[in-house]
Amino acid sequence: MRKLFVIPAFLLVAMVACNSGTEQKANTDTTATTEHQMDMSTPEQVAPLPAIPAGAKVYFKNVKDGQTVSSPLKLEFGVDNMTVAKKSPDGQIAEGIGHHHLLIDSGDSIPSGTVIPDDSTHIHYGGGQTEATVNLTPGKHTLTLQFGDAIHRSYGGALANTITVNVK
Ligand SMILES: [Cu+2]
Repeated sequence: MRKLFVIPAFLLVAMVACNSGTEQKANTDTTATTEHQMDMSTPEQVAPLPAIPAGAKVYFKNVKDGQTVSSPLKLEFGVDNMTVAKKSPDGQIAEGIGHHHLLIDSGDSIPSGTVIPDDSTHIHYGGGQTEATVNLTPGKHTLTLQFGDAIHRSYGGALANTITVNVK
């Protein structure tokens, strides 16, 4: 371990010296752990997750559970008793407001209060979109519509809806 470290450290010094304007990645295991730090931190005084109004629910408007579909697939997102809004740039949270998220083959909901991941299978519609077109590979896929608040916290299973589709 120690011997392996000495050489790259020396190389790193040489590289930084020659090219000080860019950040160099050292090829050592010692730096690998810092690679995955994500800035998902929330402000210290975060309002609690807003209550879910009575009768609120989300659903796919145009695709039924078990339906055979083709890709690209257009999806229309429905929500009752909640208002779809753009994500709040200043983190302001209001009751009865949020935006849609689409989970592709990623379970039937995100636990209530958990910040929804942002990646290729957890798609945020923070612009307030109520429809989207997605590309899916042939075969069976589960699609979950998950509502979240202005700072991307999930409203949990109460505001999630999952369907399975068969892609031609
Ligand atoms: Cu979001």
